[in-house]
Amino acid sequence: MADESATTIHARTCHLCEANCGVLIEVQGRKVVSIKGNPDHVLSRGHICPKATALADLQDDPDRLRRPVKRTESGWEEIDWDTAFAEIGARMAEVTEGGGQPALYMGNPNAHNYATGTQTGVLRKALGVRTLYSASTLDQIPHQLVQMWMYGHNALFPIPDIDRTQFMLIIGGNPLASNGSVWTVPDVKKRLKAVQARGGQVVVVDPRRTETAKIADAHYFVRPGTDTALLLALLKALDEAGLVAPGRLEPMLDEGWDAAWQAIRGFEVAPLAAHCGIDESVIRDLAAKLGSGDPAIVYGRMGVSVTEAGTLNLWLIQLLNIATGNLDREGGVMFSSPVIDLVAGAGPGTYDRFRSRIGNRPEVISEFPSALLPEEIATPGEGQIKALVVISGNPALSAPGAWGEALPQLELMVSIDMYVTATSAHAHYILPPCGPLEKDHYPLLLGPIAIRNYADYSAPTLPMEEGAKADWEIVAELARAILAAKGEAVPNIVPPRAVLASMLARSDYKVTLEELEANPNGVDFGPHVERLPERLQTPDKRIACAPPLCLEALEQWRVHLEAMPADQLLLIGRRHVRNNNSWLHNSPRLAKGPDRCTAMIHPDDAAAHGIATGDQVRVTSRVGSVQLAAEVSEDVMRGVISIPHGFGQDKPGTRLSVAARRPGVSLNDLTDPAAMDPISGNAVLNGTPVMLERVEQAVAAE
Ligand SMILES: Nc1nc2c(c(=O)[nH]1)N[C@H]1C(S)=C(S)[C@@H](COP(=O)(O)OP(=O)(O)OC[C@H]3O[C@@H](n4cnc5c(=O)[nH]c(N)nc54)[C@H](O)[C@@H]3O)O[C@H]1N2
Ligand SMILES: Nc1nc2c(c(=O)[nH]1)N[C@H]1C(S)=C(S)[C@@H](COP(=O)(O)OP(=O)(O)OC[C@H]3O[C@@H](n4cnc5c(=O)[nH]c(N)nc54)[C@H](O)[C@@H]3O)O[C@H]1N2
Ligand code: SF4
Ligand SMILES: [Mo]
Repeated sequence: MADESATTIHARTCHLCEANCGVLIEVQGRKVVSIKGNPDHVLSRGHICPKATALADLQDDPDRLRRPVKRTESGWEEIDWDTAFAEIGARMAEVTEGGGQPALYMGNPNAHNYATGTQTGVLRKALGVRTLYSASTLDQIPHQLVQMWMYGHNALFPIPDIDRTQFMLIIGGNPLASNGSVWTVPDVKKRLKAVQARGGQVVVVDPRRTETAKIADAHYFVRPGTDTALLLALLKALDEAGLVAPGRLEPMLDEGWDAAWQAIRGFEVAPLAAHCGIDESVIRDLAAKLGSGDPAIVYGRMGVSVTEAGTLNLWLIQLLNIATGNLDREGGVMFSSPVIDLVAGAGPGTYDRFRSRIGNRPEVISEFPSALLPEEIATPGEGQIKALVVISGNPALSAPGAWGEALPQLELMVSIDMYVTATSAHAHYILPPCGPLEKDHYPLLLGPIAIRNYADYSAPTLPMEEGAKADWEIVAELARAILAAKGEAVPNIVPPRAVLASMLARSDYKVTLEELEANPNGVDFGPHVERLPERLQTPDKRIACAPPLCLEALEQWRVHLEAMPADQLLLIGRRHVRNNNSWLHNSPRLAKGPDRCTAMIHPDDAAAHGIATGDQVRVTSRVGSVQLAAEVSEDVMRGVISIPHGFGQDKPGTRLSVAARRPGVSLNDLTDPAAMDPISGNAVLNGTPVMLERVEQAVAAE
């Protein structure tokens, strides 16, 4: 028997966010003694953030479910796995045979779990669903759509080559808190500082003076939802200064290039500048820097994606990087050469093959907007959704819409989650996965968006607790139970490791799973290299510069210029390095510190409403109203209120004892499910119009 008092150190990857930092975990038996950054990890070089330590809290959390539970009249009842699968299979067959439409919602942690992804195909087949609901339509689907149209494949992400750039314009991203997004870039702070140290500059455009803005060379406030004007003004200013120079990209540009410029030239810089509230001189100066010939990057994230013009904005960002010759260039934005190539492995993506029942929205890469799901559930008629499987998602807090009213109407709801959350509290069955340190990890979706080409496999740190199952096993067995109950053929289970090994065997890199396992610090395959035109997946191997719906959206957008923004308070979100969407709130280590769920308000707006820091305020939108403490700060621009998302940990049924001590309010009680990017169906999570009032203390104390 092993010596129980001996400690061992295991190298693995933290899978909590996209950064995928290497960590060293010291364990004694099943006890986690320490978690530190791994200085030898090829990508993260020792960096970690406070969330890494939450891995231990998650692993040991007494609130974490260890066995399947079933909702009964007298509360949650533990049942064994076989009973759970058999009952769910039978019930699912019953609901679907009765004409109920099933649906599948997949949350963000799926993007960090290669193993589950190897099994979801069979589950989709078992459920008979051709479209999916997921966190993608609360997040990055506009990026994927634009990439699919312009470069020929939705997974062709242009990655900011931060380590070799001289100028970085960050619009609506806060990597110092988020650790980077659609961009695997551990240790982003050091890398941004290195840009500055080699004489380069970092500029941030954001309605809040964020953590990233505070280390930047310049920060400009922008009124939420007006970035389209800034992006257009930058393009126009480049053109006027004679700085449009795609260089070696020129022969790769299709006729859309001229069409795009014809449309852009119909705008003038001055009114665009007035619309977004950034000085014309600043815009011309930024354009000059982008077009200087030195390597430069325009990077846009949540602040430009989750707005009504998400797709339009992402298109204009591509045009900026192309116009300055910075696409597919060292120090610009580059396409990766991933060890496991998802571009080669899956189709390019689809658009508008069919429409949603509610809202008549186009299918986008086989997805429908998640913000519509509550209405799909609550609206009677043919095709009404009556059964729902949620895999690691918490849309009741993370998505707009009346989830609390819709979910109880389901005839069958199954949550694969280790917690009783605002969402899973409505399930009939909750199927909990093993602890985070009991599973393996490979950055299948994130390796391809990393700042270097690399691979890295983490074996489980701890053996699986008796009776536990990994997510992939739960999904695989659930799918088979449903197929069996429907009397359909039941395929054999192919374990994720076998799938991974065969994907690696097909890779150009000739690296085996065993070799990766022997190198827990990761294997570096070098910086990105020029990949165009050969990497383009468009039929004519050219960049499709003016996707018709983008060009059309640009023409339609013009009306915004005529009607100047109304004098209306706008609500935006806020991420903090110690939170992760809605679900790390139960970690005692992360929960420490001052209350983070506050309404950040500019002093002028606060004064106009008679509000001081600490006062209770009521924030009301078209769809809802919340009450929380005010935090008066010059870090947020005038006319803007900022509230973080992922709080509201006291929704009915939630069982998270640490999170419950300071539950906060849910930002998505205010965001509007009807507000959507009409092209991609992505939710609008920033720029929600709101009213603000001070709550009289006597009332608050009642
Ligand atoms: N207003 C506003 N809303 C937002 C955002 C915003 O900026 N503003 N951001 C949006 C974004 S970018 C995203 S990605 C979405 C996220 O939306 P979701 O993915 O729906 O929600 P999460 O909050 O990430 O919740 C993840 C759930 O998975 C569970 N979980 C965690 N790890 C595992 C695991 O390994 N296995 C299983 N089975 N379960 C697990 C957690 O307990 C939690 O219940 O939220 C969106 N919501
Ligand atoms: N600590 C932590 N890290 C995370 C997460 C987390 O919840 N917590 N979530 C993870 C996930 S799922 C994602 S998708 C990423 C997101 O990663 P990021 O996009 O970097 O994160 P956000 O903090 O949402 O950054 C969006 C920024 O846009 C600004 N903004 C809001 N409206 C506008 C606008 O109209 N225009 C402009 N220009 N800016 C605007 C906001 O003030 C904010 O600073 O973070 C990931 N990492
Ligand atoms: S930045 Fe933090 S949460 Fe993200 S991978 Fe690194 S340690 Fe984990
Ligand atoms: Mo996200």
